[in-house]
Amino acid sequence: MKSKSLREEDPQVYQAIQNEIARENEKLLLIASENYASPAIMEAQGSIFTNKYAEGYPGRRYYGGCQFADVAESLAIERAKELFGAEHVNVQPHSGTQANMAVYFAFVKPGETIMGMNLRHGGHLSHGARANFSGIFYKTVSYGVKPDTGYIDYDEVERLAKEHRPRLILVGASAYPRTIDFEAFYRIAQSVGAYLLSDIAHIAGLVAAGIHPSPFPHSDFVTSTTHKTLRGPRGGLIMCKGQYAKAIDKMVFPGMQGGPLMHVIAAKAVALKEALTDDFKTYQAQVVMNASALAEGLVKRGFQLVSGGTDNHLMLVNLANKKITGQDAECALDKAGITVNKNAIPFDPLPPSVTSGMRLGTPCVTTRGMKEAEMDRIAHFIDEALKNTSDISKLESIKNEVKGLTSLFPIYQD
Ligand code: DSN
Repeated sequence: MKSKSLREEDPQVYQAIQNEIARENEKLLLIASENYASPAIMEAQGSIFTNKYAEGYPGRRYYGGCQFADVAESLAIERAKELFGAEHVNVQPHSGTQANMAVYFAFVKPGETIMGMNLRHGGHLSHGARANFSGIFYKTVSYGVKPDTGYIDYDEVERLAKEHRPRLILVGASAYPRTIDFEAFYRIAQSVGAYLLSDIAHIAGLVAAGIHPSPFPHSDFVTSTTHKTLRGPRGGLIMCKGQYAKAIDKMVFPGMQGGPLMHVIAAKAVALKEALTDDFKTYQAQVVMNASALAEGLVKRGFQLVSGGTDNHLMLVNLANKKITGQDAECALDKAGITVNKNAIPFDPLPPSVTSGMRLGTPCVTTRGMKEAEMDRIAHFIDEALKNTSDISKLESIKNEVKGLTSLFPIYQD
């Protein structure tokens, strides 16, 4: 095969990538579930392992030539065990949703009941939303947050668990800014004989760094993505008690997936190595300090935050008092060089395509090296942009200021 560069082979895809590089460099990315993977991670992910079939697990594959795939996968498994203190790890799920799916399929029969956080209160699609496989195959019960505080209503969790006696309780969220009490969930799950699955996709980096309480002593299963605060390649991960290892592995392969994505697993191994360093701990601490500073900067400018603030890497802004929808805010901020996502707030009267809120997170800007002072500037940019949503020249001038700021904090440094 002749070796051609991407630029020669496919100028259209090449150009899309160049444009994405410019976008990620120039804009302020505040999507709470995104991050920048390191060059080493991307090197592994773009490596020759993309060619390799390795159905099975290290040492017991259904293809020849897996000796180096075994090395990469074993490294990923051992590092995840060390990082989280997990008894058993499966690094093959292609995504967080597939990780959750494997746990459900292995331990809950179709038609049985699972209980998870309401999508509109901060849960995830795969936690039992009607449009998702989890809501299609299972009876689902949803708990939420208290209307007056925005904190998880643990009394409601207990009441619903006793009433519906779910086979599995899922704890974890995509848009919940507060510390999760895994121990309380454990007690409730124990009291009704339910499995406890903790989905730490959003907070995995914080848990790994010891900044958020660990779900491990309390959970039967812990699932995660590898690309959010954990700052690895896109993908999923399942950790569980040793007694469930066989059933989980069997459900991932051959139950749900064929060949594992070995290039992604190699990249997961690199990310997990990075996550074991002191630098990573310092980074996670700064992510949380930055989220607090951004929250403070917004509150100071009259923004209302669900639950009044944040304990982790994200915050949920209720835009109702600013007389703007989440959809319009996302659009105006994009014109000002700031990328966010519109997000339902608990008890949102508007549909999910419009919403009354937006979700902001600090993993990306912190990876760039920004600190509290920059968070206050970002709060100022957001405030100015949302006061001037139809003033194109004002949004353009904010965009130039954003470009000035991002140019001082390159994503990848030599
Ligand atoms: N949708 C992702 C998030 O942004 O939180 C999770 O799948």
